[in-house]
Amino acid sequence: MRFDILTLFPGLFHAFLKESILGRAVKKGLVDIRLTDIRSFARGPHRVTDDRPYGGGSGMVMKAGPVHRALQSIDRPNGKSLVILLTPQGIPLEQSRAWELSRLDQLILICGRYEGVDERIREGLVDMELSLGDYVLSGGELGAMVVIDAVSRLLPNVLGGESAATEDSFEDGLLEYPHYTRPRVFNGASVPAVLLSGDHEKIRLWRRTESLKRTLERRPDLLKRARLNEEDKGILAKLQKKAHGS
Ligand code: 9D3
Repeated sequence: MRFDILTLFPGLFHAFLKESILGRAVKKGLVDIRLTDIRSFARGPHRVTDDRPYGGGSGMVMKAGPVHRALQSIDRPNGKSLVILLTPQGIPLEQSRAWELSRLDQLILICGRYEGVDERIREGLVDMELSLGDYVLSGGELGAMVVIDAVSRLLPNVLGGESAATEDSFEDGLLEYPHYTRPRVFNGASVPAVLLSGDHEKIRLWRRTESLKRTLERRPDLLKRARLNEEDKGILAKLQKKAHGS
């Protein structure tokens, strides 16, 4: 899979692209990531990339020209390619979207800065707008990193032997159960006895219950879309009865 990043701050990506899983995927040739500095497509001795908004108001707007020329410089070999703008006005990124994007051949990620990009870029050249969620960032660069991270780890062979983990976490739409490793007692807190029991059925049931309990307490919104079987529904009914104190 190929990722093209259009940004005014290519330096922000260097450490991210070298490290851990992604660095390994790049080395193995599973992902090809290219940086395009929008400023190098700006004109004039000062290579200006922003300007004041028509109609007035505070803040600056990213000029359409440099972004447009940067975009046209990206080669789009055969295959399915998509232009994505990272913006607070986009659809919040979800795991289902990451899976969908992982089936494409090339993602072209435009990182906005300042108050945003001239609207004519969005209208004519952008296929999809993504946000990370409802909080204010300084620009789209972290968004691009998040997309690359979330999508890359779904590609075949990127996650070494861990690809099973890809399938199960978030796949059923629940929060994970609590994890423990050695030592058995840490700061006076013991590992739940059931996990030391060796009774795999009891462990499975405990973990599922903890998953459901956490999701109910912290992210009840997830339950509407979760894939629940009859056992889950039974556990959930009991948990809800307990929560209502009856
Ligand atoms: C007047 C309000 N503006 C500034 C406080 C709105 C605004 C403009 C530009 C807020 C943030 C930004 C820059 N952010 C992004 O480019 C961005 C972003 C985000 O801010 N939140 C979540 N996801 C994303 S993806 C890109």
